[in-house]
Amino acid sequence: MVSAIAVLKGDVGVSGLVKFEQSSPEAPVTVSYEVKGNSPNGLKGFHIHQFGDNSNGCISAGPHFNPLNTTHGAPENNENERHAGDLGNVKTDSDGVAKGQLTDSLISLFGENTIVGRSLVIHAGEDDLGKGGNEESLKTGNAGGRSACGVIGISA
Ligand SMILES: [Cu+2]
Ligand SMILES: [Zn+2]
Repeated sequence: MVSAIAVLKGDVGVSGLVKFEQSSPEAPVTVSYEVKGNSPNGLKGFHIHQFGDNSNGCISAGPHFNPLNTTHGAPENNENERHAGDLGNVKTDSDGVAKGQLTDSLISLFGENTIVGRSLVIHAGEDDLGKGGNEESLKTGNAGGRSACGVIGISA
């Protein structure tokens, strides 16, 4: 079992914890998240971004993690129709808290394309999952500002 964690911080009052677990290189990754401070009752884009750099805020995390050089898409798409970092949206409750768990079979905590050392970003808006009908949709999903981010590191 490999475990990793990202402590999310932002400059608009959004913060949280995201935990990753993977039992072997072939197994899916379980992602458990609890993020507070976002606007209530909304979908928020939730992605792995390329760089583990938050030095100038979340913008330093760069674009979506995209080792296969594909276009942006939904997490349920096959590996040629999404970025590896595309985890879709998480939903906030009436208190602005997004809490839950998802699994993903494309990201990994092992090997050359590990997400360890990259950043998890939660956005201010909804990811259109590449279906927005414009160029930006196929890059970012039009998910808007970066509310909070954190570098993914190995944890106990
Ligand atoms: Cu993003
Ligand atoms: Zn993407």
